[in-house]
Amino acid sequence: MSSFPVRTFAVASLIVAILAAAGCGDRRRSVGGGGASPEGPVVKESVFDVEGMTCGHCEQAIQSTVGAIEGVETVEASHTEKKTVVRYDAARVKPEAITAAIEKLGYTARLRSGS
Ligand SMILES: [Cu+2]
Repeated sequence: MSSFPVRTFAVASLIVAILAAAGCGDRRRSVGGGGASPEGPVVKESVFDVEGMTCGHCEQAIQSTVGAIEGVETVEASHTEKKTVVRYDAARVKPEAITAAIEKLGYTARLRSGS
């Protein structure tokens, strides 16, 4: 009567653990051994120089793709200024992930030095 499905729970936990381990292969242990920053998100604004945008559709493509990255807050792409300004949580997103996402769309992206 009281056969609580302990085994099922254990298997489910194992699967969750495996998925979690697979999903953060490049996560580095932070100083002090803690997980997330106790101060919360580290919001950063960076400017990326983007070559190849020709119109508003290009801006839209970049905005929706980069905006879908978890940890990205806002994206402002401008084809006239050949740049994209991104506000993101630096604790969760690396600028390289943003340039990679833009380049996957067929543009050339580079983090502007000093930003
Ligand atoms: Cu376009």
